[in-house]
Amino acid sequence: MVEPATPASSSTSRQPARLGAQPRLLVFLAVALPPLLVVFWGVYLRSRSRPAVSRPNVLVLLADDLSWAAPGFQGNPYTETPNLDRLAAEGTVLSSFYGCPTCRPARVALLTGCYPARYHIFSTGPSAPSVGLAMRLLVPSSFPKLPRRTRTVASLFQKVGYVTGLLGKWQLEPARRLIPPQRGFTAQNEVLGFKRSGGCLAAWGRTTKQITDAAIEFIRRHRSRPFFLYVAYHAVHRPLVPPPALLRHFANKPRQGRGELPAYAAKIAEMDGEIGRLLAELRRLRLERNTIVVFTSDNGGAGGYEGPAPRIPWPADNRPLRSGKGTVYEGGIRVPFVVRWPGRIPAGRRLDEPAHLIDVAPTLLSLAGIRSDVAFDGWDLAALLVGREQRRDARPLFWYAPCYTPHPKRAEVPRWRATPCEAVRFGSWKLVHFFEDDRIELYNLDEDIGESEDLASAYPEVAEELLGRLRAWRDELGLPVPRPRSGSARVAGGMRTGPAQW
Ligand SMILES: [Ca+2]
Repeated sequence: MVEPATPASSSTSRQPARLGAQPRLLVFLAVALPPLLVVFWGVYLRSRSRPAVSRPNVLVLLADDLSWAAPGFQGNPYTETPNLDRLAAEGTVLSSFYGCPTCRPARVALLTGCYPARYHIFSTGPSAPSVGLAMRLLVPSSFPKLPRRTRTVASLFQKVGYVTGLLGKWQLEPARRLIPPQRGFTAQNEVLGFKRSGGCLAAWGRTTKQITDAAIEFIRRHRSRPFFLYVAYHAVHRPLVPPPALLRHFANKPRQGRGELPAYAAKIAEMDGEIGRLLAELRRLRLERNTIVVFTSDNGGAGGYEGPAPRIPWPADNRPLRSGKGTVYEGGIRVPFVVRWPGRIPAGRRLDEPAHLIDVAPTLLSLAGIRSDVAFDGWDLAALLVGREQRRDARPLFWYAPCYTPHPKRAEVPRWRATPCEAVRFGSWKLVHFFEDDRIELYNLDEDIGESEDLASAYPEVAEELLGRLRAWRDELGLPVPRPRSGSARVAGGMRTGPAQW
């Protein structure tokens, strides 16, 4: 019979253990490895979050509803924009630069580098508003948000280590659903005003200073690393709530032939002062030379519409351009544009090369030396801007607005600011096609910036070519076309359509 050995007897029967070389190494690794891994992981993460080379900061300043003709550097004698004028003198002005007819499509173009029509985003609100007016066509619905996986220019800067910030108006998606961090912006707590920009229009008039304060705080906090900051002012969209002293100043100032409302000019002056404060801070922090600054607007000013003057006057005077916000005439889509990068982009230069908000994303990435595999609709204009290239070949630029844009009051005549239409600019030519009656208009913008003389019947071959380009582009993007209504014409709502990738 074998008695089981007790643990005590088994342990006392051995010599006290001594650690050999191999166990000592194991103990060392067990103790030292975890902290070392933490340190190495931290170094790795920091190296990922910091770019390998020094890159420029990017500051994009977007005004809302600022007319092409409004800033002083565009030759306006009534408004006062000394800070924007200085920015223009220190940078390059693109005098044939385009946005979109309304806010949301323009912001999609700016942030994605693609035509908003590609995402079936055609208008800011519903493309067939419920105003109880006759609409001859059944129009496609404008999609309420971007497809989930769409990458914005902010996400591409963020990917290479930039800290990215959004201040002000977002509007790419409905306010309750929008999540800027998922669109490439670093953190929601670096976002001011996007919540209020969703639903509280009344607050828009008073956010200019707050947004600038937040922008200054952002660049102070992130001065030591590359940043991409998108400052989307609510100014100078209505409601116009300018500082009283500025309002008095412009109310008493001779108009010099201009038709801007004093409140519009005062709001522009307030925004100009705030932009001046932001640019001064950039200079004080010695960031001026390493920061690309872009200033532009999403669409033209509200004003200049044909028909009798409304009871409440429109704020903007878009002359010499025709019509205004909401239309595809030049007054609706041509906007001021300045880019400044001291020592890299020539100062005091004006280029007439037609360009569009879709070009901003690819151009900024290229200027910053960032390669991207995103297929943009826009062009990289970096070589043109830095002066390595004198001209680009002409390309067609397109606008697709198959929607009804009403006047704010139902009683206004005509009732629509715009009916469903599309437009293309190619070289000096621009063609507009109206879906209701299949009418076309053709203008030579080099000779007639005010689109006053329709040359469609004088140059039928040019009109035919441009219409062909428009149709080919529409087919390529698979865009839904408005079609005649059957039955009652007093029905609001649009066709249920959507982009293929949604
Ligand atoms: Ca706007």
